[in-house]
This record gives sequence, structure tokens and C-alpha cells, in this order.
Amino acid sequence: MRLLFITSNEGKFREVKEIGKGYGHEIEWLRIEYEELQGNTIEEIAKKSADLLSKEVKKPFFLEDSGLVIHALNGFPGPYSSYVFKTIGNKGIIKLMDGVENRRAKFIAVIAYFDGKDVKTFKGEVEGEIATEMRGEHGFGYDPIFLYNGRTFAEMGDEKNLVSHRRRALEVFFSSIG
Ligand code: ITT
Repeated sequence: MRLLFITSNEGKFREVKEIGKGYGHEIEWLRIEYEELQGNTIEEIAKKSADLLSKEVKKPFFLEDSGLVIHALNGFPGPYSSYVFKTIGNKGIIKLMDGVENRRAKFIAVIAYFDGKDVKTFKGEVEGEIATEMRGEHGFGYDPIFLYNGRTFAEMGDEKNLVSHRRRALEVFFSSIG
């Protein structure tokens, strides 16, 4: 199936396109920078953004909102992941985590799909840890500090796509559209 994906983030688009290919879907990029709405949860932000964009785009599309959740920081940055990345970035997160023993974290991805009528959401998560230093050259965003089984996502290259939050959310989404 041909599916329209809205994002301003090229790294995200590349991953979604690659994963989609594996499921026989052709992903087309609609590169719109939409206003980052605020909300208490990543689901809420994804749903609100899709509702708003559906009035403009008018044909079926999907978008994805994701975030990093750090357990020892009570879920921060969560819904503020984009702003936090732009302001303090990976170095800032490493600093915030200095001396913190519990390094558990997860990535969450929520896909919001507008089918031409309604918006439905699909969620994927992956558990990992926050590294003590940045490692790896691949990927984007928080990948250099997100450890999965001893390697950062930025060190995993294409292997990230087999286990990521994005992969897991897309799996549920694709199986719902058949
Ligand atoms: P959109 O246009 O799709 O919203 P965005 O970059 O603003 O693109 P999000 O708000 O969903 O995307 O992402 C929140 C932050 O989390 C942002 O700084 C991303 O770089 C980061 N992020 C999302 N997915 C990631 C991943 O797979 N690996 C590392 N960082 C990720």
C-alpha cells in the first residue's frame, strides 16, 4: 500500500521507509513542519497533531510522535523530548544523569493514522538505559546515548530497525491496515 507520512525529521522518515518496505508498503514523505503541540502524554500530542493536520491535508496520512522516558527522572523528557533535545541535547542529559545509579529508560513511539475519516493511534516501546557517554555514528536524536543490550542505537546501524519503538509501533499499525 502507498502511505503518506508526515514528518519534518529526515532520520525518522528514512527508518519508516525502510521498515515499511519490509512489510510491502511504499512510504511517501510529506515534509511538513507542523506546530509541536503540547500535551501531557505522547499519545495526546500525536492525536491532537493528526486531528489538526487532517483539516488541512484531507487525504489519508500518518505521523508519529516519539519521546525518551527516563525512569529516575520521573519520565522526563517524555512529551518534552523535542524541546529538550534542541536545548540541552545529549550532553545535557548525560549531565543530568551524572551519579544516578538507576539508568533505565525507554523510547515510546505513537503513530496517529488519519484514514480519511477518523484518527487512530498505535504505540510501540523499547526498554534500554542511558549511557554515560555518547557513542556511535548512526541514527539521529538521542540514539548516541540510548543503550540497548550493551550497544547504543547509534552503534547498531540498521539493526536498530529490528527492535526500535518505531518498528514496534509500525508493526501494530501495519497489521491493523492489513
Ligand atoms: P516530527 O516532525 O515528526 O515531529 P521531531 O524530530 O520533532 O519530528 P518528535 O517530536 O517525535 O520528532 O521527537 C522528539 C525528540 O525525540 C526529537 O528530538 C527526536 O530527535 C527524538 N527521537 C525520536 N525518535 C528517536 C529515535 O528513534 N532515536 C533517537 N531520538 C529520537
